[in-house]
Amino acid sequence: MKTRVSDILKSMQIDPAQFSDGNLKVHSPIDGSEIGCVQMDDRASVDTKITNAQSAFLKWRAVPAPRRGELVRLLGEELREHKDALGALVTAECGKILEEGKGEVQEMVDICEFAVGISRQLHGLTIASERPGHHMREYWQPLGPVGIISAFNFPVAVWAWNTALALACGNPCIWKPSEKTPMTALACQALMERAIANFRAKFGDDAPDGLSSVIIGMRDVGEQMVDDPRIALVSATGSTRMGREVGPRVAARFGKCLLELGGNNAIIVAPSADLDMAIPGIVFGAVGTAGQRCTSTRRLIVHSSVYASLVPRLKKAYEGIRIGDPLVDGTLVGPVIDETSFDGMEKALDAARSEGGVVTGGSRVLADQYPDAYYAQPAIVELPGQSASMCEETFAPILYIVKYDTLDDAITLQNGVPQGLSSSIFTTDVREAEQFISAGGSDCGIANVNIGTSGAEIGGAFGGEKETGGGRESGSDAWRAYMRRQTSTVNYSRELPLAQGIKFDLD
Ligand code: UN1
Repeated sequence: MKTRVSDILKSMQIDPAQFSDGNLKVHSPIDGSEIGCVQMDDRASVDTKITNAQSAFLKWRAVPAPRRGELVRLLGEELREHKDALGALVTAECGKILEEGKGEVQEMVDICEFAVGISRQLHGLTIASERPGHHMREYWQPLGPVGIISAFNFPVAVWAWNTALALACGNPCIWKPSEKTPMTALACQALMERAIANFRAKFGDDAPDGLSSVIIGMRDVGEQMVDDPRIALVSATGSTRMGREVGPRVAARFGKCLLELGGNNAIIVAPSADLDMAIPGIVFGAVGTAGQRCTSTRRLIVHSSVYASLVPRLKKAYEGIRIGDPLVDGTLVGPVIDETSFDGMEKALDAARSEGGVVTGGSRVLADQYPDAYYAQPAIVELPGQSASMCEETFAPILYIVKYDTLDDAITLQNGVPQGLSSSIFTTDVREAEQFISAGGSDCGIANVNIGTSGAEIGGAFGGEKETGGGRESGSDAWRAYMRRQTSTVNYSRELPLAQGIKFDLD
């Protein structure tokens, strides 16, 4: 695997020697082998990076936004050029199949293009004033350095969602990737540095040092970034457990937080559902990325009348899933990230059994071929009702199935978990579809009709409610999270009337 990774790096014009020295060893989940080692940051180097980001901010915020967008455009060009290689590196480091690795890089290209457009559209409001000769305006101003925390499962796209928008909005970025995927992060930083060099060739020192940096390490360096008052916004994507720690720490210093945390996403299959569409939608959602997306389908809520026709077909589809080396064409499910993750899957399946669940699949496979890697047969768990283990997010390919009788009950089940990220309904009944996406329907940030729960496009705001953290990244007006709002009342008259009609006459 090491040679493979080395070739991938070379094809991106990145010297593999950069990954041959350091105190953090990187292993590929494909075969457990060591693919590189990198140097971790210490307190002093994190502090220097934050100081540099802070001074970069003072310059970058004054660069016109469309010119800032030009840097993002150049980053998008690098990503487009190296899509296949970066996608393969993602696969080697986090184990998702190559198709999905490349898809993740495509998501980066897409958000760059979106952010370039946004850089010409950072717009506020004009508001009518109650006072003659006055007007009010709302401006969106650059915020300050943005700290990005990302997880192993989307090791590069989540950085791009944040960085593309943050840079266009006038903010430098500091990225703390998962300690399981530092190489993809450093490769992205190398591409970013190339984009900055190309930008400087046109615009000189408009792009200051410290615009983009990566900090490598464990929890301690993440905490240092989270606690530093110079980091104006902490955008953290990962587990609810992580968000529960990050949120209060940032709040304690009155910093801003954007949290995109766990999901426990359900698909409702209604009596009128087109099963030929529902089945591939369910399978991709549940087993894609080996069940390690925050949007993975974890629960299936099936109407009693279609249960007998759906479930056997689903099990048959599961039998055909090709599990194996994610770099090989045709593989649909790669390994889970590590042993801890596989153990978590086994524990969750045991818990479901003790709740009366009937488990199909779920065992370890390919252990002879890959003794140091963890490939799991995706599991289906049929349960008599929505049990305690169904209310937890286990980051593995487990699909729990329960029955329902009325749509109101199905929606109650769908909403009856602590997380609120993604949801969907398969129905051809327009009334049911509309009820599902109405105020009384799904309580999630994402509510889909006749598509699965995962694979959102970047154009929409991405994130969810409840324990998902409430933050929105990516499209729509999510850019506003990276800016500060300023209300400005301007008096162009020769009088000084006070608001609310207050008289304050000085003699
Ligand atoms: C994540 O798993 O953290 O909607 C992000 C999706 C992807 C993003 C997932 N576009 O599945």
